[in-house]
Amino acid sequence: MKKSLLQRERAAYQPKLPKGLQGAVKVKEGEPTQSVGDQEEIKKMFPNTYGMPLIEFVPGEANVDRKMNVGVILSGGQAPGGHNVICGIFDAVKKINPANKLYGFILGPGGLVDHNYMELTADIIDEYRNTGGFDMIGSGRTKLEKVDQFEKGLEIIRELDIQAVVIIGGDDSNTNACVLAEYYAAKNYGVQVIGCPKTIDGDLKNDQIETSFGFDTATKTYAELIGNIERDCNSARKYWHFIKLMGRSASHIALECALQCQPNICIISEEVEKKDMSLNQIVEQIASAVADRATRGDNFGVVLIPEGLIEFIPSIGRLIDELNDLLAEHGADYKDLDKAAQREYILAHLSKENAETFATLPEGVARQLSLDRDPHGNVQVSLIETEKLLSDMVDAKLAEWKKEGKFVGKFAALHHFFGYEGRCAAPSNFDADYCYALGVSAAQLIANGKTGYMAIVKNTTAGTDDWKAGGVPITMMMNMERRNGEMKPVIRKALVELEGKPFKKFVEKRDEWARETCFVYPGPIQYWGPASVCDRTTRTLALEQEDK
Ligand code: FBP
Repeated sequence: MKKSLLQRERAAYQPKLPKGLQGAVKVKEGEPTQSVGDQEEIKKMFPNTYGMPLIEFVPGEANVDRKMNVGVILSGGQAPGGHNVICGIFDAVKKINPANKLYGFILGPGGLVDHNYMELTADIIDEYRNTGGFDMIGSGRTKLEKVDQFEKGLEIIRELDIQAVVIIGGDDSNTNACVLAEYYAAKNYGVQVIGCPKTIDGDLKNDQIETSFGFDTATKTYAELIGNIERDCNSARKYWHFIKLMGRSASHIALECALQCQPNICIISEEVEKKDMSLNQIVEQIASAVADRATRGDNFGVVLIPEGLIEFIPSIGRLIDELNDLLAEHGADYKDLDKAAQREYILAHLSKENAETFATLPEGVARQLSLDRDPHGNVQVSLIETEKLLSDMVDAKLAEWKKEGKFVGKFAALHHFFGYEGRCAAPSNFDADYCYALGVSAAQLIANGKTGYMAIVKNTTAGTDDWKAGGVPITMMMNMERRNGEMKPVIRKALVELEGKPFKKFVEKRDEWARETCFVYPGPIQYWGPASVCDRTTRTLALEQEDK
């Protein structure tokens, strides 16, 4: 594979490890844990993996020397640093015992079920050190949840003499990792399952997980692009740029980019829900800022929109809930009908209130909401063009106001959607180090006989020496939620906290940013240079950890 100059130089970067993982490693166990909600139900569903203690790795006297083969799976959307997790696992399992082997299952969890795998040798691993992407083994969204999948997976696990599987994924994939760990433990198969917190969305975090990997690099990449657009916008002074940002349900990415770039407007879905705002109110909020800037001759600006916004507008959220149930129960009856008949079927089966909301939505948006969910039951929000929907509605509102003499300026909108542009970027120093440490932690959890744990690294705003690596029982992060029409044990998704410091900081500043032009241009990620630039964490992480 031909490498760019940057890739060649970057391959030589040796990720920094926390002290607890640098030499011989000892396990320090904490108190028994319990799930964040629905304790009795979760305990009953996970009798073998519930209540286990938190684990921290501290410097020890002698390493475990365990013969173990490991399988690794990349699950869900790409996130910068995934390759370094695999490199960390590889280096650690070989250090534990050079005879150990690492196998990669191809194209996600489906690779385990379909017996699609490759052995990851030193040559392969060296090709991918500190690179973005998941192309070493590919990723996929197959949901591992059925006994026949677990049993099929076991066949190849036995054939390759694998003792443990590491699933690198988001909240849904780690939930599945836990279900698999419990199943193999209950059957006494002697196969361990370890999870690893991945997702650019930043929504897999809690008291134990400070951030999911990939969030740092992805947001810095989007912030560079947004800064470039802001500078163009401030140079031409004739466009309003509507930028939709990935992140699924949570607005962490949009909020972080706002803190880095200071756009005129950033909508936060969680606030929209809390304030029970309608689509029209959001449109009026944006149109008012446009009209206000126009009074000073500033017919330009930047608006950030989280991709999950539509789900958080309460009336649309209620509609989606009912559509989820309708899809689960009657999807087969209307999926193959033509567009018009499908719309009619849906309208006839919805409650009065939700049918009214459905009828007001533009055809494209309504269709997207009524189509298939992803394998985990999520609406595919990345496919909904919210940025266009909002700018069209703002345009219409301003035209109305113009007639009434309330708007004196010009409004020309351009649209962008940033998501795929950042998911495979070369990991920042933070993600390169964090991911490598997560991989080494995963290998240590396996070497120490653990299952049903997620590898974690804490204290990440300190220097890497002082990061604290360990493991958290996945059941500790679970509660019961309704998915695909049924109550299921799932890891609780972390949304933007309106009482949290990042949001409060944004609120403090946003009126000024809306009025004035306060753009900040963060520039590209730097790998060499002053640590204040190269090793800087996200604003979100720094603010959240400030007083901890
Ligand atoms: P994960 O939750 O799997 O990490 O997905 C991240 C994400 O990039 C979301 O932000 C986005 O909504 C989704 O993946 C897009 O999915 P796909 O890659 O299947 O188009």
